[in-house]
Amino acid sequence: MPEIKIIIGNKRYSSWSLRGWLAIDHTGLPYNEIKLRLDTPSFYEEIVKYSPAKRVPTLLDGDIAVWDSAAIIDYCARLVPEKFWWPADKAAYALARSVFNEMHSGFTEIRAHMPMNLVDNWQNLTLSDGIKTDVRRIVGIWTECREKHGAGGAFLFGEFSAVDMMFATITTRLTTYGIAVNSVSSDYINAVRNYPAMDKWFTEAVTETEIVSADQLDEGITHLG
Ligand SMILES: N[C@@H](CCC(=O)N[C@@H](CS)C(=O)NCC(=O)O)C(=O)O
Repeated sequence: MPEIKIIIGNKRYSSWSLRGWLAIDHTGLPYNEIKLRLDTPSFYEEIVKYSPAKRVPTLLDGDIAVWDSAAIIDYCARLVPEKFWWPADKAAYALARSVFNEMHSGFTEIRAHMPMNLVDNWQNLTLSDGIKTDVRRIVGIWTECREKHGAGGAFLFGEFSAVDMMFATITTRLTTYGIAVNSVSSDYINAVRNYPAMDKWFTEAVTETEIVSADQLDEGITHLG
């Protein structure tokens, strides 16, 4: 079997990496991690060896390269289709796929002004109208998914799925920035935090000492992570 490698950024900060890493970890296949330090000269020297897009995450399966978190999740689902990735029911799938894509391409206010940071906490953030709109929509999505399709477990579609991989970084941000949400959402945030793969990622993230200033809270942050 060809060796699988996932190229990621700092676990403390790299929200896109987390999504791709959750996918390869979910397969249960053996894989190696190559961690590049974001915002360093060595990142740019190294990433070109793996990814034409020059971004993390990138997955290497032998000589096959897959980049972009959504593509990596789809590719991993194809590698091990017997695992749960998407709900089978047509209506549930339609909702799952739609909110997955909505997350991948949207929520730019949260992504720009509330960067993922698994170590620090900022509890007194002044929420712009844009952030409030994003948070309301996210809470709406989580509540709808949990109420309509979550009966089989603690995640959006019951068992941990591709959709949870996509939203995992948002669950951490609402905690980092102390954003109040409804009880369905806070239960969901706790379920993701306690999911064994997330715990594995966090355990290493909190040991990282490198600071990426572009991802530390500051009024000027515009980083779409
Ligand atoms: N749409 C891409 C975004 C990937 C992305 O922007 N990754 C960031 C790290 S979280 C990156 O590689 N930044 C390096 C750079 O912009 O030079 C995905 O879904 O994977």
